[in-house]
Amino acid sequence: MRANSNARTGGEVLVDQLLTHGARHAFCVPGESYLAVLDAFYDRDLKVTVCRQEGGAAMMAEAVGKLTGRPGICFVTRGPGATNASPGVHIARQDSTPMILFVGQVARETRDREAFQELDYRAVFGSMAKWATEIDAVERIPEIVSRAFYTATNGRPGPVVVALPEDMLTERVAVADARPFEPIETWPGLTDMTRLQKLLWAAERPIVLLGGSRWSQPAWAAMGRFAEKFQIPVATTFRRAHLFDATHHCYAGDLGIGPNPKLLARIKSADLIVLVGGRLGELPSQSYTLLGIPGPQVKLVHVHPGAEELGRVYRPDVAINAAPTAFAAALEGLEPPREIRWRGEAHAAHADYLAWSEAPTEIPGAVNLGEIMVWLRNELESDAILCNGAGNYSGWIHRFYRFRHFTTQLGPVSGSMGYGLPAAVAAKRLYPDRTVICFAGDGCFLMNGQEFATAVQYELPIVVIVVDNGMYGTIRMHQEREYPKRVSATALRNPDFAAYARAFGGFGASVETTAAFAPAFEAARKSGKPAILHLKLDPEAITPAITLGAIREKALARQSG
Ligand SMILES: Cc1ncc(C[n+]2csc(CCOP(=O)(O)OP(=O)(O)O)c2C)c(N)n1
Ligand SMILES: [Mg+2]
Repeated sequence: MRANSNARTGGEVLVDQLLTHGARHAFCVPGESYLAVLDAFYDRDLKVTVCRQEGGAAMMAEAVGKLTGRPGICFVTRGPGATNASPGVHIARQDSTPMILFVGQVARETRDREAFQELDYRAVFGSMAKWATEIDAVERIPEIVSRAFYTATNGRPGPVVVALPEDMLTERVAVADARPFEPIETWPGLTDMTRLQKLLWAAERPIVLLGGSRWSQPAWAAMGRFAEKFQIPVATTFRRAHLFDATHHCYAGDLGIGPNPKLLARIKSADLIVLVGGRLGELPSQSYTLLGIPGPQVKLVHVHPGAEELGRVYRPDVAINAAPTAFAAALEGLEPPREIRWRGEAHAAHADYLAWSEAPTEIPGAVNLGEIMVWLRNELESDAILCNGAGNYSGWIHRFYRFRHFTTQLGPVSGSMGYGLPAAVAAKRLYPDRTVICFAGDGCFLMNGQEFATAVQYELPIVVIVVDNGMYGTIRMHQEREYPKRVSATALRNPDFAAYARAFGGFGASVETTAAFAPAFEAARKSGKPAILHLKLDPEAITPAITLGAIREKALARQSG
């Protein structure tokens, strides 16, 4: 067996560990610092995606972590490669996504001289990664890579950074592969579930909020059955809408930025909140105003796989240290009270959600993004994957699209721009048979627009919808609210994005009216190529609910009043 021959370089041992632990994909930008790894890629069964910038590569690896629940793998070179990759590491941190970033490092004998592109990765990534380390001895590769897989996935998942001294990777060693890692399940105890059952039996107006990671298809299904059995309203939190079927009659909607006021009122009037998997961070908590800190004014059951997250911000009445996967399975053992006092509430909550999301709002201009979302939700297969970055354009997805399956949404909870395109490339690499759509603002798209070349290189027919309003719209919105009429550093002069697509070898079309969208979308799909649809959105259409001008007028009135 290879494992016991002494023919392997450090690079080969490393790649063999990844395969042993079940990795099938790696995303990289090459560097001379890890040539021995590139060489090991040459004849091993790992699908390598070579990218155009490390930010994109790291976000692709993060997206794999989000989709599979197993660490996404990224390789970058030292100094500039590592710093370029940092946005992906930050997303994995905030979004609780398992990911391993391998970084080339200078040779051991030159360390600490600030050799070419040398950085101390433990220090650089110390506050961003769950664990940042360096492999000093080639024979310890199996041990450290195994630990990286366990660390990235256990408790609250997150990013691990492993630096690889160049000379360590070329050393030959006889070492056995580690045994495949097994993700550690975190089960709720019987007492936990009994306490939850008691709170549910005593509740008048309970509601469930879903978020975080460590979900699975069976957990998704079990949560649907629990909601049904208990007739309990279930809302999803910011960019986690795919955790519950939007067409389920208990679905209460999406608790993100600018949520349905009726959903907010429902949560505020609840007497029991069961928060599963998430942290109820700044955005879903409406800037930490929804629940009292540290003591919520309502009974709170907080279920989270990371013990360190329980009681960190909100003091729960019952803290359950469990992964959503295990918790959802344990829910099957709970019985609803004989008489459900809140009967009718789930239907009412779902009716509120439907009323909020059913019909697109009127917005200025010839393109109505709401109508396009409604068309897409009727048209797309229910397992289509929708990706996006950060920007006001995403508000239309969150409000009007209906996520009906687990792993159909890839969006940065961390609010990182530029995420949509790399996420779409990764999703299509993993699932060639699923429809993958990327939404990006004009600002967002050009943060990682170079990865369109990666889509072309790997022949990935994704459809990218660039929503062009000629500005960093979100910031302009905040600007008009705080400093009306003083527009500063938020305007953008944009390229012809359709021509951009064609120049890269993809399909491109401009869409200037709502009616032109459907035929352009069909043509994009028919082309079989990666495609960009350049959507011209009126800058006044800043959200589905309010115009830019109205925000400015309100601010001016406030100033003069
Ligand atoms: C990497 C990164 N840089 C800056 C920001 C701050 N930011 C949030 S939204 C936004 C503007 C987004 O512009 P665009 O993609 O055009 O979307 P729009 O808001 O216009 O719909 C900016 C600059 C961010 N969230 N992420
Ligand atoms: Mg914009």
